[in-house]
Amino acid sequence: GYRILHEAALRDYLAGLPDLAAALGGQPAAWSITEVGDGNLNLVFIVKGARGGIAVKQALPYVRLVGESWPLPLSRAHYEYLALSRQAELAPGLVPALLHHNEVLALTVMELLQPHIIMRKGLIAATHYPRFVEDITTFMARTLFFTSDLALAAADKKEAIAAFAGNHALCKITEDLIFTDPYRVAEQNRWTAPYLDALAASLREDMELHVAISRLKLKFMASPEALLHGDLHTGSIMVTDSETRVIDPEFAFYGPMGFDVGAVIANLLMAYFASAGHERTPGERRSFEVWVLETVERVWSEFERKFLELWRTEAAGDAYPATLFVGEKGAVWLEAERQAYMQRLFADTVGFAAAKIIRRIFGLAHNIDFELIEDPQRRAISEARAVRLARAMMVETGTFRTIADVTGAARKFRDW
Ligand code: SR1
Ligand code: MG
Repeated sequence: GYRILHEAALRDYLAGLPDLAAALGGQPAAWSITEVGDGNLNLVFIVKGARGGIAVKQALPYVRLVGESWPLPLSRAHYEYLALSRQAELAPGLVPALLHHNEVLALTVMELLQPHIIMRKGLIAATHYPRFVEDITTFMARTLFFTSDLALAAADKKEAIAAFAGNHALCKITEDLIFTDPYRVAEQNRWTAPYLDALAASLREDMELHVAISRLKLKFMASPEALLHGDLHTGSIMVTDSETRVIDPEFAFYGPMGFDVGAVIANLLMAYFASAGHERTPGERRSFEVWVLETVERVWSEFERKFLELWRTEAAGDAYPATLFVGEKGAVWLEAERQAYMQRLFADTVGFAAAKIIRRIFGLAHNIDFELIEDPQRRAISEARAVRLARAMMVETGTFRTIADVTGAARKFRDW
């Protein structure tokens, strides 16, 4: 049966798995085992032996951030394993290698990523990641395209949706924490008081915003376009100068593609706004901020380019049947439709990015980009600027026609 494996129990468990024990090397008693989980939900251990190391992730039957009062199904480990397996096929080399999975223990063993660090921590240290755009856009274009109706036969797509349909408890967290709570009085909300009290109150009164966030919520709930990672923030990405790995897809389900793309863009924008609050030389600050906005632009433009290229060359799904787009005239109309599709996906991306920003400033789960700004007044200034941009992105989404419109507005609100 399920039990939480703390250090001694984990050591015994791993010692009983010959392949893993051999990969670690040496005597089990000599293995070092350290709990390093800094996420909101699970236990994560790094285990090192004489020969090598592994990462072990075990789901807890509750939300770690809150405690046992908030139960959460262990089945999320199953969906995470399923998603990681699919992502490994579709985007090889961009997720950690899977070494072992135990459904009953809700436990997965993966390759130890080292010297990779959590990207969010690198961004807070103003580090530039030259490889990031290439890798994250390959990951998103391939995982989203190949799990969509553009690539799959209708029956296969419906089976795939069904395989993830049971992950609804994790979806419900998103539905509440991102799309509802920040806009109403909710016990778990928090913000940088008293500086943001008025802004928090204004969000609760803002009916234009309530309509916009509710449309996004509906899209999240009712648009199974592709297999999403479901929580693609910079804490779910591990990086070095030359490598990128996407981790932690326990929120995976079939949803709207813009939710993943928007998550990446939102987290880069938050790194941009938080930059003013962190100690760094003016030169470092300027160069980081230029890099991060350039990265926002390239994330969208490279994602769009790669997704369109896949559509032009790999389309095998039941959507847009080739028999309806025959000859030169068909090709012209289909290409125009591809461009229109990407414009709709861009609008979704802008809206979801905005929702992701607002939840990190007024909801339960914040991010350290802002939280590590010690002076609350300084933190609130960075947060308020990000919220002003997010509100514009959410209620005036149609005025953001290109990604340069987003970065231009970010610069404007940064200087506000
Ligand atoms: C209660 S879980 C809070 C957040 O942590 C995860 O990383 C997701 O972003 C979720 O919304
Ligand atoms: Mg996570």
